[in-house]
Amino acid sequence: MYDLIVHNAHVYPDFRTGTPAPAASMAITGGRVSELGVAADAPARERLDADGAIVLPGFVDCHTHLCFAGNRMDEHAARLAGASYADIAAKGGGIRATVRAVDQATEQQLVDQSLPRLQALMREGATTVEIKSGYGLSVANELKQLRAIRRLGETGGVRVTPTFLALHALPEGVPAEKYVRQVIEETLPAVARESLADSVDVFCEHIAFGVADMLAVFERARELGLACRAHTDQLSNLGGTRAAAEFGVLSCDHLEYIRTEDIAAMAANGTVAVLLPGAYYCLRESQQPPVSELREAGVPMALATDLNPGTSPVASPLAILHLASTLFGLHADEAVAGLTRHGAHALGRDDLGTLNPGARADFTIWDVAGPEFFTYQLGGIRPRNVYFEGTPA
Ligand code: DI6
Ligand code: FE
Repeated sequence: MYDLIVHNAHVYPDFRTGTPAPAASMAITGGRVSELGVAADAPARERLDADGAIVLPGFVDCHTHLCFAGNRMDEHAARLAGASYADIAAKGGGIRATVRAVDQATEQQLVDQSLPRLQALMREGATTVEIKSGYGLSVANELKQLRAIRRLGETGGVRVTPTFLALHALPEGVPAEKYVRQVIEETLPAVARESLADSVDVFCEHIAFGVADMLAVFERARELGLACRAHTDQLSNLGGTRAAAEFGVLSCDHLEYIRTEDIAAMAANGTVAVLLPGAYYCLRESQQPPVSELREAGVPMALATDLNPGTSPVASPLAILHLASTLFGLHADEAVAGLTRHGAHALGRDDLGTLNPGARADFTIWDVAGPEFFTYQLGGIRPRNVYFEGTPA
C-alpha cells in the first residue's frame, strides 16, 4: 500500500545530460519516492490526478544569504550613478551596512524579516534552501544569525540547510590576522558545539580574504566534521577555486573570473560549480563564467539565487532559470538540473534534487508545456502544487 500515487502526469525524475523521458506516474511512501510508472489504480491511501501537468523535483536553492535585517536600496542608486561594489564597500557600505543592521536586530526580528523571503522562494517551488550567516562578524552575532536560520528551518514545508559563512568581511578596525584567529579558535568550535551549521563557507576575494586564510579555516572546519564550500573568483582571480577544489570543497560559487587550470582542478576533484546569475545581473558584470568550458570539462553546474541585500536581491528561483539561460547560455535541461540535482550535489545530498526511487518526495506540479518554458517565459509562472516529503507544503 502506497501513501500517495500521482498519476496522469509527466514526471521528470532526474535532469542530467539529455532530459530522460517523463514517467506517467509516481508512488510515494514514508515521505520518499518508492516507484515511478506505477499503475494508476495500484493500492494507495491517496491519489492525485495531475491532469497531464508536469512534475519536477522541488528546487534546491543551494546558495542564499536571506537571513538579514534592513535593505540596501541606496546601493542600487549608487551603482546607477557609477559606483562599483568595491567602491561602496570601501566607504563602509556593502556587507558592513548589513552587519550593522544585524547587530541592531534581535534573533526574533531576524526571523520575522527573513521569513517572507524564504516564503517567496517556497511559492516558486523551492523545497530546500541553504542559508548562510556572515553578517554577524562577532561570535555572538554569528551565533544569533545561525539560531535565526535554524528557526527559519522549523517553520515547515521547506528544508533549510545552514552554512556558517566564516570569513565574509572584516569587522571595523580589527586586523585580519586577529579576526581569522578568532574564527578558528572561538566561533567555529562554538558553531560546531551547538550543531548550528552543516558547512563552512569563505569569501575568497581581493576585497575579502586570501587563499591562506581560507585554507586555515577549512582545515579547522574539517577537524570539526563540517563540509566546506567557497565563494571564489567573483570579482578577480586569486587562485581560490583551484586551492579550494584541491582541498576537497563541495562547491566553488560565482566563478566569473576562473581560468582553464581552475576548471581542470574542479573536474579532477568533482567540485560543483555554483553559478549565480542574479549577482552577475544586479552588478551589471560583463565577465561571464566560462559555461562552455565547464560543460566540456564535465563540471556539474548548479544554480542558485544568492538572495542577499547587496549583490542579488533576487527572491525568485524562476527568474534564475531564465537569467541562466539568457545571460549564461544554459540549455533548459541544464538550468533545471542546476536548481535540482546539481543544487543538491552542491550541498552534498544525494537524497534531494531528483525523484528517483529512494529520494525525498519533494516535488512540484506545473501547468506549463514543458521544462523549456522556464527558460522561455520570464514571470507569471507559479507551481500548481508544492509537496514536501510527500505532503502539501
Ligand atoms: N558574495 C556575494 O555576492 C555576497 N556575499 C559574497 O560573499 C554579497 C553579500 C552582500 O553584499 O551583502
Ligand atoms: Fe553569496
